[in-house]
Amino acid sequence: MHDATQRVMDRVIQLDPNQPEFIQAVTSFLGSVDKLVEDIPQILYHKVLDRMVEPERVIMFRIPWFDDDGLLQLNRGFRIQMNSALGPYKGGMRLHPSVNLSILKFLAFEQTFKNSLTGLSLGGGKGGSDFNPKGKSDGEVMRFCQSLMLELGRHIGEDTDVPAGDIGVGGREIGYMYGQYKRIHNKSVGILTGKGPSFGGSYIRPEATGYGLVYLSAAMLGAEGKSLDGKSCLISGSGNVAQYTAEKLLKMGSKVLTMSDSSGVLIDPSGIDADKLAYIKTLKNVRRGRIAEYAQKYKGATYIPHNGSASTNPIWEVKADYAFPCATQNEINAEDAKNLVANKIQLVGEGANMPTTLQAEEILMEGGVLLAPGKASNAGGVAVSGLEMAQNSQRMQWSPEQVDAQLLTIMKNIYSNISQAADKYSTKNNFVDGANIAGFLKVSDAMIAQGYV
Ligand code: NDP
Ligand code: 2IT
Repeated sequence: MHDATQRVMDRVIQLDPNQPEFIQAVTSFLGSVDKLVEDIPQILYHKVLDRMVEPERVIMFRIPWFDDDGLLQLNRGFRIQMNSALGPYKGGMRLHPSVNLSILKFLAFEQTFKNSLTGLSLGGGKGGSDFNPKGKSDGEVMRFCQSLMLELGRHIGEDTDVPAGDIGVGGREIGYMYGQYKRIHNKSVGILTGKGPSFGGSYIRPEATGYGLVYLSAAMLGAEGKSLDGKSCLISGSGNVAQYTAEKLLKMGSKVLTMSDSSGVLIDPSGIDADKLAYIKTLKNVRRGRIAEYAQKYKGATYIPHNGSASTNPIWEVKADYAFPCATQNEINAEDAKNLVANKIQLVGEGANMPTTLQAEEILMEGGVLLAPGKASNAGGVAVSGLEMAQNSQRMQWSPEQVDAQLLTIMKNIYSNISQAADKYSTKNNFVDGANIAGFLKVSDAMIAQGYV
């Protein structure tokens, strides 16, 4: 690594030694863009890397709310306004007990380059809370979301910062947050994306991350003379991204063998078909149940309890052609990667953000697996969020077909940009470098052009 790049890395570790996820995301990024610093001296001269690893602003606040027993509960809320060089801060809100500054800073950092790759004018941000939505009533979730927005509302705006969903935040939570914002600020404006289609939401936004992942994977496979048709696929997770990845894979003629949740892994050798997927959607989105119930209903399926404490994840031991991690960060470790390589998996398409550890990334790429990194392959969600913002500004709503067509074009462009950047600055098919570099160049240019901010 170039001395100056190493100094940036050392400083991040020195300032925030207790932020392992953020350090991991920065390590991957600096490893890629280090290949540019000799060729483009402005990067060092303008201290672009030093500025890029420091959020423009971090907002932390308390969220008091009343549970159904009338007891006051407290959570911690965050919004990381990472980088506004390309446009308003944009990125999801995560509600999960594990949420902390390290996780949100890694997500906001990755989001900056992901949003750049979409080709839309979007800066990077992320937020959330350590609130655990599991087992909470609708009323409790609503009161929590209202209290969160009472504070968050003063920091966001349609041209300032536009949050959306992530783990634990879907249509229900966005609806409650939007309603509260409108009540306080007396404005019907696009301050959140992922809204219901009857009040400013874009068609295809719920589907967009999963569909986009499949579009990009198809483009990547196509360049190698391969396709999805007739191929078997592993999906982890059973939330928003996993469900619509499965839906689009089925449409492409693939067979979906697995899904999972934070309690365990479901393996269905006869394939999760459209009817079974409809059952999963109701189970997870309406009844908010556990994936284990599937194995009681469909007898050929196996359920393996797995809460992440074992050294490997059984889902990555299943034989298949392609794998789509769609649950959470670091869900593929080095041992999992070895299992995937041993089983001759040909593509890992990341639906989740940073689902692969640094070591696992190396093992997969050395093993000849096509690795589609999340900041490129899951960019379809935020891309359609950008299209939702455009529709809100126009006070228009585009048809599902129009939005889907734009999503497909955006994902194909992302593939071609990351693949060209890999060829030019790194090695063919190193899409980790390709995505980091292609995403970075645009943000870097904008930061230099806008002076020292
Ligand atoms: P959801 O909350 O809808 O679903 C998350 C799924 O992952 C659930 O099945 C959940 O299990 C499982 N999961 C969550 N945390 C863990 C954990 N620590 N260990 C094991 N399993 C876990 O979230 P999304 O589908 O929206 O998000 C999934 C991933 O995709 C995240 O990495 C997110 O950042 C990323 N992403 C999301 C986008 C979006 O538009 N929503 C866009 C781009 C990326 P359980 O049901 O038990 O909680
Ligand atoms: O990680 C992500 O890209 C998201 N959670 C979606 C962000 C958005 O603003 O739609």
